[in-house]
Amino acid sequence: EIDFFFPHEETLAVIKPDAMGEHKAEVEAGGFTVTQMKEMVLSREMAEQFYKEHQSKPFFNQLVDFMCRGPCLMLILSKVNAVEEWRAMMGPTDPAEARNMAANSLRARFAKDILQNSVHGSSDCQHARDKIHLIFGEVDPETGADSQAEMSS
Ligand code: RTP
Ligand code: MG
Repeated sequence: EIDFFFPHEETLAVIKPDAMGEHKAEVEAGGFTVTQMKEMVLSREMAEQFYKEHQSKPFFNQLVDFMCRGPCLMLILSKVNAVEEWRAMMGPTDPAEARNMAANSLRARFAKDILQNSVHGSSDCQHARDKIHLIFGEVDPETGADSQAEMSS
């Protein structure tokens, strides 16, 4: 009944290649439910799509190189207000700022620099839907199977 008034959102979280080891326990400690998870190495094309809103930025090529460098852990997290809560747990983009503004945040603790900053989180619900679709395809609500997995097997 509570869920009628406070519907759960979904957000897409990505553990970036520099921080694959550390983050799963943090996600669970944050009270998120992991509804889908897969480890994958992004192709260049997928990484370019994933961050296409940044394609005109000076750091775009470095960002794509970084994201393809090794496996990422892709997570769909479910919680009330998941989008904002996951962004808050991540902290600011630049770990130097994170250490000043949000010392307990994941980026304050784990990020190496503004590029290699250990985690991604969707910026709003539409962004979450778009990127979840890009990474997981259509998730079947009955079986939890994703269409990309079916296509590639
Ligand atoms: P994200 O999308 O990964 O959750 O990060 P964000 O919203 O905090 O930051 P955004 O502006 O969307 O930037 C996306 C990612 O690009 C890399 N970046 N590098 N070298 C730079 O100045 C710079 N600025 C951003 C980071 O990996 C950032 O998370
Ligand atoms: Mg962003």
